Amino acid sequence: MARTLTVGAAQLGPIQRSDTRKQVVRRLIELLREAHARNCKLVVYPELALTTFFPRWMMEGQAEVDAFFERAMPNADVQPLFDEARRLGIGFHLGYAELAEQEGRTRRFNTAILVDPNGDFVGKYRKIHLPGHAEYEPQRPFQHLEKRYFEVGDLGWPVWRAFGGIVGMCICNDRRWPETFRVMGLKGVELVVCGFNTPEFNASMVEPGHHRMMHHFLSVQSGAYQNGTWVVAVAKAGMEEGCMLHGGTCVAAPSGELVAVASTLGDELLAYTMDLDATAPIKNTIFNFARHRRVEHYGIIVEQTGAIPPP
Ligand code: CDT
Repeated sequence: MARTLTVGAAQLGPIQRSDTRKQVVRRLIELLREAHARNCKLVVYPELALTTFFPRWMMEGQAEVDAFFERAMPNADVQPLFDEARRLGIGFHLGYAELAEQEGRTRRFNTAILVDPNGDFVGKYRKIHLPGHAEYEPQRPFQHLEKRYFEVGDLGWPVWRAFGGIVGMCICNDRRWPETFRVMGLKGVELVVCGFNTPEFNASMVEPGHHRMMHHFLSVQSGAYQNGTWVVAVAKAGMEEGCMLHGGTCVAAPSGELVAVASTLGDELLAYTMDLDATAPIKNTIFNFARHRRVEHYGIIVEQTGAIPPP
């Protein structure tokens, strides 16, 4: 029997700082209901889907920062999403800022969870590749202070048997790193879900605007192809607090082809029915890891971080 799965890529338009969690959750539920009407079994929401992308601001007071974090999941504001998803029999992926009390200290992560159609937790992922910087940089029109507000994720890249296949998660900047996908590829991943907030303008380098979307697609498509996996990448999009997020929610097939792309910068549901068995031809031939990988030549990848050119 074909292993098909209909996934709803639930792109969000901008969330302004004044928008409450309750207002945002109402939008999430609206998209969930549309996904149900379009037969989706899994809905994927973006990175930090409950608030505006707050790392764009330098905030000195911890209380001000912590207002963007969730201390429990679900909590009272988000519970209606869990309830409606369970009522409709749909699983979901949700990105949010997580404040955890762990080993006697407060820890903060950029987190995503996967919940099954019964409302049970499948798993959690904490973002590993945190882009940007930790200190205020006056030359930037917008800060990108993920390195200040979050710790590096401590859970690795697990994959889970869920939704009829093998599913993993990554978050935004992670998608640009081949290591992200390869670690999950080595665990047999068949579907990677990834939420993102990507500004149209990269303040840290001179980069033509049209490269931004190209680099996003290039990353997602190569991750898919080189590991024989489906990738569903879901944006927060549009003009958020004066910062344009480029959008580009998409589905990439294990062949590397883009098979669906959002057409707006607002709340938009992209529903796509995928065949999880379409991962096999790539996994069994060109990227048959067991047959073709040459690990004896890969040591430098984990032994060394930065590039060291010859003298
Ligand atoms: N959220 C996130 O990780 N955004 C980054 C922006 C990089 S530009 C500082 C991304 O890789 O899309």
